[in-house]
Amino acid sequence: MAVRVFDVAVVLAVVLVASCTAKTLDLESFLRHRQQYGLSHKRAEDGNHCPPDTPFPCKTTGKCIPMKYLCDDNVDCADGYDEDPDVCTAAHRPAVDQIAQFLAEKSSWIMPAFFGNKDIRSVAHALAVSQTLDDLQKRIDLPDKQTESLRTALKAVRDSQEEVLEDFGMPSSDWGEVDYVFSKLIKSGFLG
Ligand SMILES: [Ca+2]
Repeated sequence: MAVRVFDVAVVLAVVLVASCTAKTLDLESFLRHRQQYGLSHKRAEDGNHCPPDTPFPCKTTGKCIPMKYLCDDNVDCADGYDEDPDVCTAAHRPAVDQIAQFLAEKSSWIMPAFFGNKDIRSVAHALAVSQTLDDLQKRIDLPDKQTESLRTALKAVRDSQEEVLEDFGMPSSDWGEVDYVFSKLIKSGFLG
């Protein structure tokens, strides 16, 4: 059961990430749908017609494939959706809603330090699907100064230098969560 719920969450996360632009991302709808999935598996209402053993829907053909075919370097969807770079990057990252919640909770220091006045949901989406920091900079048009600040912070997390994050305004009580989220980004290739 735990595996199945996890799979469903991943399916919804990657479908949402890859099918929505940052501007149209509807976080509340995603959360509501995910809760419906976890509680009642009302697949038709979520727009996913695929059965539990092949839960991943190809984008344009509607073909259903098993999760193990996702990002395995073989094209199983005629449209290539199962090997889409954004989908495969997001599959190794925290879900967009998790990142958005993280940014919202730390917004008083993390937004001015790294993302200025960018929209939180746009930033969360970009963090989930951008393969590298340079990709993220282009995707949300992040200024060089903030991009380099974020690079410095990511390297500090990689090297367990908490004091560098505190210099960016991070309260020491936030270190655990920052370490968790940034480490996930680093491990999935965000620093290049
Ligand atoms: Ca595949």
